[in-house]
Amino acid sequence: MTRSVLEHRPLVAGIERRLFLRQALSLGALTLLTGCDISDNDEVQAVLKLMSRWNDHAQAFLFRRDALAPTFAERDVVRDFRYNAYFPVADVPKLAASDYRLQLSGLIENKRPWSVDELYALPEESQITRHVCVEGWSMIGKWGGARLGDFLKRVGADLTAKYVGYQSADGYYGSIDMATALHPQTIMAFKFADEILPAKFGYPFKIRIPTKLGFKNPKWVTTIYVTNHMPGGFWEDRGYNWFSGS
Ligand SMILES: Nc1nc2c(c(=O)[nH]1)N[C@H]1C(S)=C(S)[C@@H](COP(=O)(O)O)O[C@H]1N2
Ligand SMILES: [Mo]
Repeated sequence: MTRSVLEHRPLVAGIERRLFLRQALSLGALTLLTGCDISDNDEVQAVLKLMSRWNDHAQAFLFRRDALAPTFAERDVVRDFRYNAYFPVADVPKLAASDYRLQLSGLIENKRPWSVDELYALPEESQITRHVCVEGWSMIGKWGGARLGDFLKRVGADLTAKYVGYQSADGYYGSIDMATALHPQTIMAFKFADEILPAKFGYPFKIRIPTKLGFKNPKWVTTIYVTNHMPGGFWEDRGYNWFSGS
């Protein structure tokens, strides 16, 4: 690194941290982009400031990857939580633990399928959060399950990959950015209101993502995969915004 860049160490450290978090560019790539041999202090400062501001901006409006979704109290939980899917409740997939296996594919080291018992043995935590559906309703519910991020680490997923995709037993499919997959509130929800997740809410599990709209909370998940190619989604391919959250 050039001496002049080193003189702006705090600024560089900040940018490096943000670039690392965004997993998009290394500082090495940045210096290449901006010209490694910049010797003029003012010019270096100007470029770094610009990068710094752009990243803050992008994070504030697009990423906000550390922002937590609001949580609520037990008394706020709705008793008769609404069912929703692209088909009536009578048609919900009835998956049986005896033959269910979660399939793993893509950029994952250990693709061994997981049984319900194995999944349900994962360390569990609960959250009381608001589910927001684009169709114009929202409800506060309580979900319990394992952090998707911990699971991905455990199976050796490539955490530098861009997307985590999912497929469901009803033909539903979709994807989220890796930052959202690793978000502490993104869980594989095995329970709803302290009971094993009922069939209508996604048994054996749904991916609960309180930082995203309801349609990005897949139920009856049968496959999880990691990829660098944008997989799209059931509603996204019908015009909904892919990011749909913070
Ligand atoms: N597999 C699958 N997951 C799905 C859907 C679906 O049709 N199929 N609908 C989504 C939508 S639009 C909403 S609002 C929520 C509803 O979840 P709930 O029945 O637990 O309220 O599930 C989401 N996940
Ligand atoms: Mo929804």
